[in-house]
Amino acid sequence: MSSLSLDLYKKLFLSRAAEECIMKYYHEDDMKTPMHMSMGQEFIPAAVCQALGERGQIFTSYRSHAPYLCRTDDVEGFFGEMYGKISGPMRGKGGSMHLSNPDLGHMCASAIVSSLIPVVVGAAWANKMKNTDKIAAVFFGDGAVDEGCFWESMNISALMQTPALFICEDNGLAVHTSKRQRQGYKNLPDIIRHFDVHVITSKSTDAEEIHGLVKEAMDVIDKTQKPVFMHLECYRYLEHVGVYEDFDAGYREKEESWYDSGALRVQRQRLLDQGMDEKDIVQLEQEIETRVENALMAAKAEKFPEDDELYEGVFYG
Ligand SMILES: Cc1ncc(C[n+]2csc(CCOP(=O)(O)OP(=O)(O)O)c2C)c(N)n1
Ligand SMILES: [Mg+2]
Repeated sequence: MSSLSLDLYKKLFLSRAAEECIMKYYHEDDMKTPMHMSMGQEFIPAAVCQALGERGQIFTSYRSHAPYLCRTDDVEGFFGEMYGKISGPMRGKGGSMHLSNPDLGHMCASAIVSSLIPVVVGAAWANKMKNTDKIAAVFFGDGAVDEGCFWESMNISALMQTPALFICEDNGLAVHTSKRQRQGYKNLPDIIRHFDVHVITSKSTDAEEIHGLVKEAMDVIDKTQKPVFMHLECYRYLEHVGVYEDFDAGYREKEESWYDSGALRVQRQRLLDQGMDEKDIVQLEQEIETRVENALMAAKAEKFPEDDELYEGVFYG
């Protein structure tokens, strides 16, 4: 059995199990943070974080559960933030939308759509100037492309050849508005190809295939210091914010094909095809579920920060 296949499955399953646990307990109203779930899209962060490994400096949007867990494996800190407790990497001030743990490679998350794209241009430039082996990678949605600073970032990154990895998770939606209603063009990658940027596209939900594409991106960055734009199509299983499905809201249909080709299903089958015993897969899944549930319970039992910590670690102008 390939260790890559197993590692990817562990990341996929961890993200899914953590969010299923959130779904199980969110109704208690002790997690006071809005939830933008990764469910259905986990294959992208799993593949990116697996490929980048310790080289990855990850920047994300508010939809950052899977990127955070796949990059850091910090389930305990993750739930600390969900419950606003001192065991979170930001001592409870970040919540779901501002997960950040630079020591473990998850540099920053922002709820302001598109806001970290220019920051990553700077981080990539710094890496180039300092000659580090780090790769600055930013995850953003198709809605972030509607912001002017996305295009400014593409331009300056192409002009200055900042070796950033731009990862567009295109789920076709910004909240409830489809990209057809928002974008006056048909094919985003075709436009980005006019910049001096390497473009990679995929419609696959296979984490292992995406992993191969990220390796290609890393190769381009290492050999040419060129920015790379990855356009990856995906499907959001749940409502924009919240823990439920919303197919009765009327703005989209449930598309079964995305579930049939779901990354967890594909990767689990791959492990079986490679000869892994199903009993061992089930045991692994149970171990991850137990770890997740224990982390959630520990966070519940943890302390809130003291009142006098309110302004610590907070920056304002
Ligand atoms: C600058 C800015 N404008 C508007 C919003 C409100 N808003 C929050 S999420 C969102 C949609 C973003 O869609 P997309 O980038 O595709 O990400 P997805 O939620 O699909 O992952 C919008 C418009 C915001 N947070 N920031
Ligand atoms: Mg979107």
